Amino acid sequence: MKLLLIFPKWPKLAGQTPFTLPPLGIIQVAACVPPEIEVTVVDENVQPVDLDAEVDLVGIGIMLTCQANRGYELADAFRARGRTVVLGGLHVALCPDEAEGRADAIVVGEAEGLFETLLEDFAQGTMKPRYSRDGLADVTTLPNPRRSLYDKKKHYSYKGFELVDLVETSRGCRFNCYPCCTPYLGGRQHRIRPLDHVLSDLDQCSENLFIVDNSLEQNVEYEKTLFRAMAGLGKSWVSHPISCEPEVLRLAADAGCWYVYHAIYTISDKIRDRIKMYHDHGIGVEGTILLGMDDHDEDFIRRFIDFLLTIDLDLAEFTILTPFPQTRVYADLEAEGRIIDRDWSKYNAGEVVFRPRLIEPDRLSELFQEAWTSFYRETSQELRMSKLLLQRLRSGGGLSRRERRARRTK
Ligand code: B12
Ligand code: SF4
Repeated sequence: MKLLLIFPKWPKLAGQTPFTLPPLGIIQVAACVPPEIEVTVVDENVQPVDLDAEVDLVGIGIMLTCQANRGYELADAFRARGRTVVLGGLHVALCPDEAEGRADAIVVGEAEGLFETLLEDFAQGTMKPRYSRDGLADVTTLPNPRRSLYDKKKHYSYKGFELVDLVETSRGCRFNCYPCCTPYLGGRQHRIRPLDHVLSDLDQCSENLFIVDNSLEQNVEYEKTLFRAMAGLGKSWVSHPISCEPEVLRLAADAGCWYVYHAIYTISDKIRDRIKMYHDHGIGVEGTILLGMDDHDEDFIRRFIDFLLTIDLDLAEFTILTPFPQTRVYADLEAEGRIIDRDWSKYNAGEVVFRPRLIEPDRLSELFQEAWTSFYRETSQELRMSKLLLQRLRSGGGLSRRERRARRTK
């Protein structure tokens, strides 16, 4: 039997870094597939999809809501050619009723344990339209993703530099942030993979990692354990925020952390102090800046951009508040009749799909463009990225402190 797993294309934000990261969802799904089934993965963001591929089953992973239209289009095209199509991924878990009509079957939520059953049913000719479960997958038994299924050098390199491998060391998040769908997905618990599983997964990765855990910061003891175990592995990694405590930051830097993505919604000294602490430990910060909150008027957004230029951020990615399905933002804006566009392809955090409270939608869109331009006016994104890379090379990211010292004295 032949299975084709596809990650559909989605539009990049106008000012976003030009490279593409490898997907994790579909190679994690591939790890659930028994060895007798031949699996191919195609990431449409870096390679074309062959609609006439001779396969028995097509699986399409829709992670982002802005990927959904393209995912459904691909499903239609394969089904029109007589192929059986299964849809899965985060967006399908958020909107299962919408997705169910668009494929022969859907998998709702984490695939482990469900996709194996679907494959058995498919082989017997008894596949059901929907596979779902109460609860979540058991993270203590997750197989390692099948990284050999994609060609890293060919598709995921930038200027000769091999890009990150995505790694999950835990799932879930105990926080409940306003624009986020993780609480709905049932992940309010921090579910930790066994350390020896994580280490064996890391063994199969290149030296550059993106630890995609929703929040490492939710569990300080876990951070310390993980970072101690990673010290000396020679890895260099980025992640979402980590706890701003000197010991954790020191351990993280020793384990190879070279920058974090940090959401910034407002002007605050707390953010300024956090960035300084990260920097004091040799860790860079890329701010993910959210524009369009209810208290953001034009004057605020201008002051916000000025503020961002004073807090020594290494990089910034500007985004517009987006009512993703099953978030508190969605519930509020829907209740107030403020959602003005329901075309999922615009739910990419770069377009205004709702009526902001204090500003016209078009004006927010213009200020969003201005924010990118103002932030990168003095020092371009490319130069800032190169500075960060240089800093990483100097610090010898991922090496032990002794190795770093040795490298510095060479
Ligand atoms: C990595 C990541 C990215 C990477 C993606 C790189 C890549 N090639 O994948 C980058 C940095 C590019 C990215 C960008 C964005 N992201 Co993002 N990202 C994530 C992150 C941190 C991890 C995703 C992941 O790999 N998870 C691990 C894998 C194993 O899980 P999974 O994909 O869910 O797969 C499981 C199931 O879904 C299912 N499954 C998956 N595929 C398939 C396929 C089939 C056939 C089946 C049966 C099952 C199945 O089984 C898998 C195993 O259990 C998530 C948060 C999170 N922790 O999930 C946010 C997340 C997906 N991103 C999000 C957002 C909002 C964005 C942005 C739109 C905005 C922003 N700045 O953050 C931008 C995109 C803007 C743009 N236009 O480019 C939201 C999604 C909201 C939505 N509904 O669209 C999330 C959930 C963050 C959040 N908590 O809100 N992101
Ligand atoms: S910390 Fe991240 S994953 Fe957790 S609720 Fe907030 S935005 Fe969502």
